[in-house]
Amino acid sequence: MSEKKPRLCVLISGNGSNLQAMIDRIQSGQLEASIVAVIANKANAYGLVRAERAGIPAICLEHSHYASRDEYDMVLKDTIDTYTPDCVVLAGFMRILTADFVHHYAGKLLNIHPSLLPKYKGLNTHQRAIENGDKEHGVSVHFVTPELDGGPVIIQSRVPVFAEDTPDELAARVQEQERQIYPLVLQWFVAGRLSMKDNKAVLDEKILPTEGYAND
Ligand code: NHR
Ligand code: GAR
Repeated sequence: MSEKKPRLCVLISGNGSNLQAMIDRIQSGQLEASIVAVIANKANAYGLVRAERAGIPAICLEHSHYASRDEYDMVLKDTIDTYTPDCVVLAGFMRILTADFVHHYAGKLLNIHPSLLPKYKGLNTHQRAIENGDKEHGVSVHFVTPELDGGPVIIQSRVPVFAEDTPDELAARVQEQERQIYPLVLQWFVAGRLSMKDNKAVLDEKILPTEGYAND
């Protein structure tokens, strides 16, 4: 029965294409979990519409309504916890989270970051890869720790950068990979195969290398 499935809470800020990939993989039986809530920090996040269409509670908690980061994160945490999730999934969530928040979900907070970490932590990653003349770019899924984009990497996927690429074209190529690897990692997590121990990602009892699972 669906009530017994592992419970995901997904945090978004925008389009929600990663959220959609999770919804689709749940529907097709490839991700054995339920999304129990989608929370956005922006009222116009299109992912909220995707959630509603899929019959998932869609909540908007606008950070601009709170006086401080601490206050926002406390309300966010209390809201998430009413849904008792097994895993909190950042999917294009654009707010830096306080250390208190991150510690509260230690080992069950995941993020997808659009670069080959440790390269290009932070924002505008596609533009930075193009400006630096990189021939290769990509995306990383990692456990979230208080250090921004610094938690242990679980998997990476690489894409070529072409000479005439615009940041949008490169982002689209990267996002195609995102839609494949994030649901895969979530399935590992909900199946109990993936955990974080001593700030390292562990899959099937083996510590993953710093660049994550070698998928070739
Ligand atoms: N929080 C912690 N503590 N650790 C991480 O690794 C986090 C995190 C929160 C979000 C996602 C991250 C990304 O994948 C993420 C990882 C937002 C910013 C940012 O600068 C940077 C990295 C990420 C998300 N946000 C601005 C802020 O002041 C706001 C920018 C905006 O609204 O456009 O929070 O890239
Ligand atoms: C994705 O490319 C994700 O990697 C990136 O934002 C996009 C969200 O797309 N995340 C960040 O930049 C985090 N700071 P989506 O809303 O369609 O899933």
